[in-house]
Amino acid sequence: MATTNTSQPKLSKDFLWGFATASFQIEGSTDVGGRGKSIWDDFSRTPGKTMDGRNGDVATDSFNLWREDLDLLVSYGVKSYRFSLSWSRIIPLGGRDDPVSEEGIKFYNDLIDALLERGITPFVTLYHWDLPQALHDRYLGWLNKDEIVADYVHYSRVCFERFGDRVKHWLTMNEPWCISVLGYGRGVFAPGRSSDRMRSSEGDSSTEPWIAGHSVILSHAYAVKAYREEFKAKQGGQIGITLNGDWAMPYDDSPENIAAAQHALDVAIGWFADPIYLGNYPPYMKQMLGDRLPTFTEEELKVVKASSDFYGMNTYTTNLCKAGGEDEFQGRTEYTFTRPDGTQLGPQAHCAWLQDYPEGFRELLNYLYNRYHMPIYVTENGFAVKDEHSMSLEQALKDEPRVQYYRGVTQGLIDAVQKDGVDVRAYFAWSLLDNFEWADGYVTRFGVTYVDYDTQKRYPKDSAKFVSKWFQEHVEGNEVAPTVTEEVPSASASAKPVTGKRASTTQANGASKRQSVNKGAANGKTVPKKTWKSPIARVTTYISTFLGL
Ligand code: GBH
Repeated sequence: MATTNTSQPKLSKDFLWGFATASFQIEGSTDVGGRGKSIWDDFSRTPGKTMDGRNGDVATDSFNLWREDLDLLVSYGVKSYRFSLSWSRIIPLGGRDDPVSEEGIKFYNDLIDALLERGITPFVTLYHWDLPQALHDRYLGWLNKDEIVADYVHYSRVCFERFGDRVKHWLTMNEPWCISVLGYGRGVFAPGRSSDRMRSSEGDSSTEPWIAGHSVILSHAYAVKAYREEFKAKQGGQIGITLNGDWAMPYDDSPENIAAAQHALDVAIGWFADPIYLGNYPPYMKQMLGDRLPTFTEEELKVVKASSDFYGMNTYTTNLCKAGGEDEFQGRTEYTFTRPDGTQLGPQAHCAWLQDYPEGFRELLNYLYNRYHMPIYVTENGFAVKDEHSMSLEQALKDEPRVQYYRGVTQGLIDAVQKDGVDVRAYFAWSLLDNFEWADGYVTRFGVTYVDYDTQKRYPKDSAKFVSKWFQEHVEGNEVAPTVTEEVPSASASAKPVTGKRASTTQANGASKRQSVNKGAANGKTVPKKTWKSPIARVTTYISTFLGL
């Protein structure tokens, strides 16, 4: 039923929602437009590094098909789109003395302008794992603190200068834990360094991840300092970091397992969140690592502490934690999804690390809000349906386990806000599209939109409709927005792709949305959005509501 239940509590009208992507996972065109290599280019081309042996050369071809991606966003009725910038498209060699590529700037300028024309707020990540290869070759990237901080801050400044007149929501880094641990500890992500000599001829998993993480924190903090001192007054945006972190539950109520769950959180989240929001590394990390944990100078700490305007939260699952084991990246705890009575925590996703447990989502929101006292932006959350890659298109579009997942987390979200009083201000589902899932290649699909990699056609899954409809019904002032039922092609019925023709149907709404474009954004003023609807859209809404669609 599309009818809005007006007695239902709502999220505030400023609540931002939409879908997220990342440059390397969708753009492809790695050698086009003057782009320099990123560390993922050759890594993903190296045999054995991705599950299906495929790389990021084409991905979802969004460097070429970005207008179709925007048509999808319009058809889903989103308020915002989270995407990331490719550093080596903007500065091909990455460094502070290297030239800026005007072609790269233009690509993102066009994307940002097109979003604003459609009334969609750009939510921009500066770094989502695609370090310029040249910086790795020159000085080992994140392992060289002084060099990388200077280069990252320079790159950030270029982005603030060139895009900050229109971009008001910045994320410095995506998931520092993954950058550090997966790139320099486990060695499963680029640059693939590890003590495991089967995996890598170079690296030291006992020291490098902590060094890399330290550089990431400082790079983030000095970029925020630059934004606040040089840009914020005239541009008026917000800037923060986004951390991965799954809820940790004690395996049982033994004191050592209760402590283990906290240790897991200390390393998964506290490693970055404690310095940034509280001003120091968690005591447990100091105890566990001794002098392998780098230290901040007094001056650095002043820059690090309070360097994020909000808490950026990426979360996917919940782990049951048992004390023990040697895995420092999990705080020397063991993770399982099997409860003491032998049952599973929840439905299993395609990837081993993910089960659906929505209660954990609400718990995590409460934990973060109580510990860090910051408004929370959920910047990623999603589910990969088991074996979706081997299903027929029709089957894949009926993604009930993903719908179930989003049903659970949206309930958890509204309960956390309404019942627990947690200040949550944004929600982005991962991902707009099936895309290059890093070491999983294209096997694992996280999209609410199915991508046929042979044709690059996009097909909305049922989950896209669920998420769109849920937010349209639960965000204040969205009631009159076009409903997803009139927007999204009934893909599950007819399995029709989003074509150029369809795109023109959405233009009607694109046009109506254009009336509400934030025209003042370019000069830093905010102009309230109007919820204007074309007469045709009103009639369509009325009809679809009447028909109970
Ligand atoms: C996100 O990370 C990424 O930001 C996004 O790019 C990605 O596509 C999406 O998730 C889906 O995976 O210790 O080796 O077993 C998710 C956070 C944290 C999930 C680490 C996997 C366990 C890795 N990830 N976690 S491992």
